Amino acid sequence: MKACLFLFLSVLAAPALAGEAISGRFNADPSPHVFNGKVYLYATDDASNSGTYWDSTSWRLYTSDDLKTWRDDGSFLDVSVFKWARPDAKAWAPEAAFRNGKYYFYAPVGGDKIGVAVADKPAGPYRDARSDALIDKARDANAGDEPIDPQVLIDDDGQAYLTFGTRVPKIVRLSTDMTSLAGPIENLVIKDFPADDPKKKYGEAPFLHKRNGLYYFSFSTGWPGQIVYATSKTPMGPYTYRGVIFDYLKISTNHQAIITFKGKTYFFYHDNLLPGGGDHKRSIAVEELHYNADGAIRQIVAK
Ligand code: FUB
Repeated sequence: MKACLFLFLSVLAAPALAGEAISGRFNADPSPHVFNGKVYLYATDDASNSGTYWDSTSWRLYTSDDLKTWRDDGSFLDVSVFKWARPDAKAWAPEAAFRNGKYYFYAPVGGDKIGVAVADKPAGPYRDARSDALIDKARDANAGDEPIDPQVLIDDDGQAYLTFGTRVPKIVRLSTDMTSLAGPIENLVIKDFPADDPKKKYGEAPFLHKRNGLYYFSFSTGWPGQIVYATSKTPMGPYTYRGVIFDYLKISTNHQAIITFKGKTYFFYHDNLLPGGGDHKRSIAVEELHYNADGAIRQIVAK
């Protein structure tokens, strides 16, 4: 049975190059991670939504050794892992992290809560790491209108930060157990948006990464959105607007992630790349990302 499943999943693997969909199956909201020398890409499963809304209830996993050939590892988790979630709660942009020998999966559930699950292996099996949500709009002060799009950075000093949110970006320290908050939820402040462009504001898809001691906060400006970024010398900010990484798409959402793999930096995004695609049927692709000598990120033009 296991061998059959492996064969089936392998057949679904497709070679992907820059600007090409990594899979023939619709997927979105890339959350790529390098675990044990291999890339694990956690994603929203657009193939199982209704086509008129992002109402899928499961997350999808893809893996790759070279960012060109991808294996579809299937629907590894759904909202039922969280007993407190409604069975029809929408499963949106996920995140993962590794610490303490465990893999943590952060998941927006239903648009008003973020859950955290834990596993011994990157592909699971995952179990709820708590018996309630990590972030709950109804429970937590300053959780914002829509606590979605979680993203985690573990800093060099071991402090982990969780960013999330729509319209107002949120940031909060995580405890070393990765399953509880270690401080208040704060608004992440971004200064110096270009005054001549009112569309330049925070929308969603927060992503924090660090390079040469500088913190980079990238995000989508809205619906539709550009991917822009701001930098700060401290993780909690305030951040200063720096520029555009990736332009508007012809679909309503834009969502990015940045990783370093085998010495190069890569930009993951989703777009309308497959026949039958669109706002709710998106496809993940990858491009290489380059920095200028001053640390500025060069804008990426989709191929
Ligand atoms: O996939 C549902 C939502 O669309 C995500 O949470 C947002 O980031 C946007 O990509």
